[in-house]
Amino acid sequence: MPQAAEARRPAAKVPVSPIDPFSIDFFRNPHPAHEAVREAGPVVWLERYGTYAAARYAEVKEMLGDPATFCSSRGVGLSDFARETPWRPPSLVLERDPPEHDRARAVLNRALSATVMRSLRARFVEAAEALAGALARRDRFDAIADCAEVYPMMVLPDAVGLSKVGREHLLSYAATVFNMFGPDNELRRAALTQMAPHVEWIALQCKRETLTGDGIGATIHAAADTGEVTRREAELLVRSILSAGFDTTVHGIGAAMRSLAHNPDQFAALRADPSKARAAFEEAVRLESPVQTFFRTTTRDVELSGTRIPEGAKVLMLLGAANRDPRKWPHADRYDIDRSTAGHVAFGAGVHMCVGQLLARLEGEALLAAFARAFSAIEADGEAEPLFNNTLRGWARLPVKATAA
Ligand code: OVM
Repeated sequence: MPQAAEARRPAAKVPVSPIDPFSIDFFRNPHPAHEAVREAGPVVWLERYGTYAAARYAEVKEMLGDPATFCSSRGVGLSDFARETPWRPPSLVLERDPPEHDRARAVLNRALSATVMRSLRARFVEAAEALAGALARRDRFDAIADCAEVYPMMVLPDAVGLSKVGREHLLSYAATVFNMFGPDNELRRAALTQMAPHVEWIALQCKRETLTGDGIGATIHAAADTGEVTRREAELLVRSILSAGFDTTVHGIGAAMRSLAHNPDQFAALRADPSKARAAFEEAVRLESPVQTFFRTTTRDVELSGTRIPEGAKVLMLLGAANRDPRKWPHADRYDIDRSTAGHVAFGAGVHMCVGQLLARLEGEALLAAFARAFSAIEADGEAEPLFNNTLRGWARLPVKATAA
């Protein structure tokens, strides 16, 4: 539960912002509020929640680079684990600091390495071509329900080694996890009410006995055979993949579909050179930042760009705002597949930087390359419906009209 706003006061001279980055109005169009927070100052006080926030690229990057000061072990949502009991056992990576973090992270690094990606690539490309081919036989489809939600489910559950039954829990569980990082609002309360069957199915999938013997899950459990981690820790590391590996890529792909549908010149550029698929995906991830926010908690009194922040304060990193900060990005709001996206923070940065980024990029690249070959044009076909989630940005519906090549 957030502390009552009046229970916590900001350091002197911090600009105060009235925005609620977890409200439906904000989700409908976050960009004006992002700009307001960026322009108010390097660090602002969100009076609604009694926390600090950073929306500029430089400060977000500084926080990500200093996990000893801006820690994750007190939770990366609004809830402070030093004051409230977490809703589930904390993640061994996301919600831990170095040095403990690093031992668990090493196991995931190996399970999701470039070598593993090379072994998956042919299957991912084949699935992407099959999906693009099937969609090319229709002239209209929903780029979310018929594409962004379909493709990761075609490739990832098998790669992890999940059972065939109950896979529909994956996206519901992930939406729950990402809503739970938010404040005690309608979305979080609904997540709490509905989570039980998803949590139960996920817990079963994390067990060695449930997983196939040849997938990413089995690779993680192999680290328990050597004593590198315990069996229980292996289960929690599988849980991290099931938490962070599905909805994130759905919305990454959704962002790419949206960006391409709204920028026909960029789709033409991709079609002219399908080797730009990886760059086209990365730029969509920068522009829309499917994971919009994470908090950090200060471990000491600290000065961030001249603002004194006391120990034990929650500080919100507005990753999506940082990724459109005009101080860093020329024509920041433009989807430009030829720009340099280096340094964007949609995957975070530093020790916690997305461990699944190679998997995400493999999916995005395979699918966009297949689209570049299967279609001569994609355009929006009516209004998209935004998704409402406390952490994820994306669309619930994205109708498109597509012309087969
Ligand atoms: C985890 C986890 C859950 C949600 C997101 C995430 C973006 C990680 O359980 O480790 O990273």
